[in-house]
Amino acid sequence: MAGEIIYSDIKFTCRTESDAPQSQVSHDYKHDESGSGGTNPAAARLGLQGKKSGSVVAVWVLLCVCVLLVGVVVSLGVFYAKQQEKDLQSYQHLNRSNITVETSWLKKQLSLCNRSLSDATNSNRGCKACPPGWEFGVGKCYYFSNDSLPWNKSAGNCITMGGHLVIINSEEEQLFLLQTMKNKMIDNEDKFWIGLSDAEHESRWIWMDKTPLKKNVMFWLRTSEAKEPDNWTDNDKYPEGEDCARMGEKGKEIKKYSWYDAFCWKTLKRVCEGLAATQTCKQ
Ligand SMILES: [Ca+2]
Ligand SMILES: [Ca+2]
Repeated sequence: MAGEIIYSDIKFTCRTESDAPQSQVSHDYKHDESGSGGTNPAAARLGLQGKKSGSVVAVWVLLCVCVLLVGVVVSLGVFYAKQQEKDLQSYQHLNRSNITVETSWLKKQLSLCNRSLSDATNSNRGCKACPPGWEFGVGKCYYFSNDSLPWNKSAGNCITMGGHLVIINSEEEQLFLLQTMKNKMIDNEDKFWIGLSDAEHESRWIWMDKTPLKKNVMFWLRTSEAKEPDNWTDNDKYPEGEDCARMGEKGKEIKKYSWYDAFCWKTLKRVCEGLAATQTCKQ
């Protein structure tokens, strides 16, 4: 019997699962996982509880992440709204500045327009300042005399009055003079001296201010019967000829080409010309 071992007096205690200490169960579970390959219900329940705890944690984490995201979105929204408000205020300020500049410019333009309109209105009303007895037209003052004088005395008289015998610089001025003197001619000899002469050099016509007569602004009479200037001598009765210019003839149709040369010693009426002074027209 050598080498043989006999076990006896062995007690077996029967325990329920609930009696087993937790540490033992844990030991058994670990033991089971370590390689026995068997299934342990307690361990399975513990695994399930672990999974549930993990899920709860994940939910909380997700919840926190969502809260953070919502916070970020709200913050961005507030920031964007404030930025929009700042941009809007900046845009409104810029617009106000531009409007102020444009308004100032428009006021200046309006002032210039009003001044031009006032000048034009005054001009149309003949409100340019001319001396008493003088008439306003085409930007100047004109004096149509009632008395008659030779050309030289007429020239001197105009200078004494502060002007000079008229110098005609345009077709407009020529037509204005014709139209105005039409109503002032009563007798057939109501003709008017103008400031043009060739007394110094025959056929070299010069104005009172010593400027030569321009070919594009001269209105000598041109008809089938007469062509002026003709330096008429009356059959050499006046060999010096006609050296002074006149215009206007009663009873004749107003024609643009109406100048004559005439004897300077003849006594005729005259047209003096002077500068007009601008002034505000009284209403
Ligand atoms: Ca002449
Ligand atoms: Ca003549």
